Amino acid sequence: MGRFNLLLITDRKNACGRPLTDIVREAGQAGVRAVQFREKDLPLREQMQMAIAIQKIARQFGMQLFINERVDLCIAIGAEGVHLPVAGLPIAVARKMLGPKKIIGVSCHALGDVLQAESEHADYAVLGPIYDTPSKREYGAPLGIHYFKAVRQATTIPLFAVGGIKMAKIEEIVKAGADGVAMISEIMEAYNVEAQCRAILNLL
Ligand code: TZP
Repeated sequence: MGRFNLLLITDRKNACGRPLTDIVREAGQAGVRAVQFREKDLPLREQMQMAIAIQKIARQFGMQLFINERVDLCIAIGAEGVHLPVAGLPIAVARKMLGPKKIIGVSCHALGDVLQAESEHADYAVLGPIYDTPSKREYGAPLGIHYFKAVRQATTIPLFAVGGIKMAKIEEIVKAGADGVAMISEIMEAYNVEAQCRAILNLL
């Protein structure tokens, strides 16, 4: 897996009317090295078209493209990997479909999920929501930074924090031992995406 410490998660509904390709280009220009394509409400055909457009930009900047959940789409377009929800395909099944070289990331919501991702040889785990975030209130209270730190100390898999991550939180996330952060709104909603990404990368 190419190293990255900032994972940009797409959400076209949160991009202030701007095309995702523009956002990803600006992020690439700033030095962001990984993007998770997550437009899961769209029909697969539209996801594919959008992912291909993003892939063209990502390749210009050497960014890895991870497809949310859809192993078939990852294979179809030759993306670098998939990001599996915790209740998605088992990692071993995805690995069999993808072969040894593709990256497999997993969304985790508790220590047990991360331990499982680790034992099943996922390439990285994303744990959250760590802070309050409107899109995830259905999952109950955020896990909090102390929980994140405890999970970090109990595991060795590359571990990213997600959920309500704002720039002001990065210092404590890094101190808690995170390998990086995954973000939607802090980047998608930025007035100047490139400058915002540079500032976040500096903090990391
Ligand atoms: N998984 C856990 S929280 C979350 C995801 C995809 C949403 C993150 O969005 P934001 O805007 O960075 O809080």
